Amino acid sequence: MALSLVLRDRLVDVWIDSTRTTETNSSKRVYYLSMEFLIGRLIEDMISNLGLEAEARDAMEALGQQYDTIVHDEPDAALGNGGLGRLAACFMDSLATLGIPAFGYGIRYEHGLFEQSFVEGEQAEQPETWLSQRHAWEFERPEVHHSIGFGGHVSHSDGRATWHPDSGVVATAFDTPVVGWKGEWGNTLRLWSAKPITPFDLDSFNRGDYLAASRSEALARTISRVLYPDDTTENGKELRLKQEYFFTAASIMDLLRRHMDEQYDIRALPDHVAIQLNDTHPAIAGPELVRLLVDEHGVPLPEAIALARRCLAYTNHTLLPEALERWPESLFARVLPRHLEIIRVIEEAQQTEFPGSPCILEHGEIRMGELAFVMAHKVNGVSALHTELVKETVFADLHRIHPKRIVNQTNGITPRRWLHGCNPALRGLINDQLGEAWVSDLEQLTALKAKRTDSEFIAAFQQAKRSNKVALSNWIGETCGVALDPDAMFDVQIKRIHEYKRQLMNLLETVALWNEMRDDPDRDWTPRVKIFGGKAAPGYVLAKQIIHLINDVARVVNADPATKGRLKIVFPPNYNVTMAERLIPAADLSEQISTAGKEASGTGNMKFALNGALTIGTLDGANVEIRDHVGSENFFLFGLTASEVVDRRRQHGFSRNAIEASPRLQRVLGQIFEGLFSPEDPYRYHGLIGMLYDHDHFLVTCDFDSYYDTQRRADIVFQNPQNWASMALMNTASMGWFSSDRTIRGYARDIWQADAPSSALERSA
Ligand code: 26Q
Repeated sequence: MALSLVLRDRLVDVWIDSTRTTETNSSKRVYYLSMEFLIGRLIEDMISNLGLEAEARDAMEALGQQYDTIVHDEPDAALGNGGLGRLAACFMDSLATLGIPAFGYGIRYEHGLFEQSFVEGEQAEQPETWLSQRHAWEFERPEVHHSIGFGGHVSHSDGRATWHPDSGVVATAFDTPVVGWKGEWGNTLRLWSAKPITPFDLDSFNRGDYLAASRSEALARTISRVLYPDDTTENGKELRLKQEYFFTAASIMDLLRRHMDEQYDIRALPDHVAIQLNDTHPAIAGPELVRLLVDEHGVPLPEAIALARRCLAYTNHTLLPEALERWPESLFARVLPRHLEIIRVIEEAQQTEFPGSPCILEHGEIRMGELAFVMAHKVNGVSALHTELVKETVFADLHRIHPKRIVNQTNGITPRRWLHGCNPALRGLINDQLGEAWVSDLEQLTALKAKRTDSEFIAAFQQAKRSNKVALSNWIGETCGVALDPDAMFDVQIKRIHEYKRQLMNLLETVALWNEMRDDPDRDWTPRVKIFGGKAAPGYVLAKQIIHLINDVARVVNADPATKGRLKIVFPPNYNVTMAERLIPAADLSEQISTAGKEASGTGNMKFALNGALTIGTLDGANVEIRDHVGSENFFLFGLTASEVVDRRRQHGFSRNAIEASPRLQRVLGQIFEGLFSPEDPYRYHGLIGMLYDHDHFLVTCDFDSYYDTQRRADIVFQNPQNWASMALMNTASMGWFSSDRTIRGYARDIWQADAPSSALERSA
């Protein structure tokens, strides 16, 4: 805490200076609205951005403390589920590094994503309590608050509407400074916490209505209490809608107040404000902004819609139809009656101008994707393939009407955390070659390509990887009790557990490999460690079964002497940002094996390649672009393409046919079905295996053989360590384009029309 507070002290000056500069230059501000910010620990980031690592180490050591122990004492702030939340955190880092004035707006959940443990191989969830010790980086701002209403009715008189909510809460701000590389610019992550409007209703209490007296307290307590742990669909939940409206409305009120305080004309809003919606979760921003412009600022409705649209842009992160948000109209009528009226007007205006336009309101539901699209001046996908699919599928009709609205911004990752911070061994090696400028100009890594035939450099590169693998082995030994061979291939799949991400296919391949090792124990097998990490949504039964199966198989395989230790499976529980920082630098092989067309982008794929792992992957999401950059000869490609997937699914009995054509797969499925890995409960996986035969929606069976063969190809390449390392180096050297600095420049140029102050632009140009 002392170390954090000392650092904090040094942050505030640049933070305040940045705010002043923005005010003086009347720069446009970017507002990034996101339900999730998966920021992880901050202390090392703060230290290295301020360039104080040596000083911090010395100071701690002088106090008889261990620096590394101290920095790991900070709780990992897990205010997000996965990719979408982590992307928001990387974007905050890049916005600050580029010196673009920005606020991140979200919710200060009391409990972040649940903690995961395994009880007899099954996932168990415990509440997460990151705030149980004081959070060093946040500043409570009791003077910054907004009243957020819910429910009630709307009255109309003299052409003006007035919303009379019947309940509400107060949103109060907690600010965390986000300081960029070299500490030159500081932005704000402003997270809202709900407080009761009146702490306590004394009138009701005196009347003896104790429940009514504390209703507002109860509402406030629940709204910012907990992050929804479902990263696909949990539709129709009233509390979720209230959370979405709560933080969105507070954010819109906050930026409007700032605009008015700075004495700008309300009609100049789009010149000063760019609002980015991270998926549809804050899509109510459109109607809310229109509501405030019309009801509070007297702007005529059609003009308000046009003004709002010039401020708003929307990022789509998924094509899975079941993951697109829809709300029952009846729920909206009950919780946000004025917004429902406004949505009807937006719909009417859209239908009048573009007859036959897809409906926002249909079958008694409000479709948030359509709403966000119609209210945004730009809509973006998150990888080249994903953006094309967005145009062809979910928003095909809207794209025809608005052919310039959809643009691509391929995701990126911050090199500060995902190389400089997490991989000191590789960082040191790169610094020796290139100096430190690559940290804010990642394309400089291309200079390393010249080293791919330099045996001395390759040896040093291998040594960096090996030291990371030794460190990981030690940690796994301590936490999982499994001894690993650091010279084995470390094959890692870490991400949320989902059918479409196909952890199951990886596991089936593992069992097949185990079979073959046992059949032919004297062959020159490439030793492998299969590492899994990830959480399943608590209500996602199939994903939880997959976790159980991985743990069941691990128990049997790890205990089998026949493999002579050449195959190990580990699944450390509670995967989070901090664990990713340990695993990624130690990986040889990165598993990016989703069914083509299902993974919007992926960002873990980028982190691995940057840290010198080779990818085994499908042509999905950003894998396509990664392969283009690193070269097809440095990437293990397999599987059906997105359009082949669509065709295959139409063929009757496609999975049975695939299984029948693969004796290897049949054998594995038979073993699991018979209970070889679950002798205490032999029927445990009947449902799961039956699913693969009958409704293998994600084509695990169809891609299995091609995946298995490609894995064996990887085995052979790994037997030549120099060659492997030189391919890995080509990955690191080619990943510069995937810096989130590049992504943010793209948003600033194509969507926000927001410039960085010239010094920052020059520095990172
Ligand atoms: C929706 C409604 C109710 C409750 C929860 C949700 C919900 C929450 C989180 C829906 C989706 C999410 C998260 C989605 C996500 O993380 N998508 C990932 O975004 C990454 C960044 O663009 C991509 O790289 C991944 O491909 C994509 O899966």
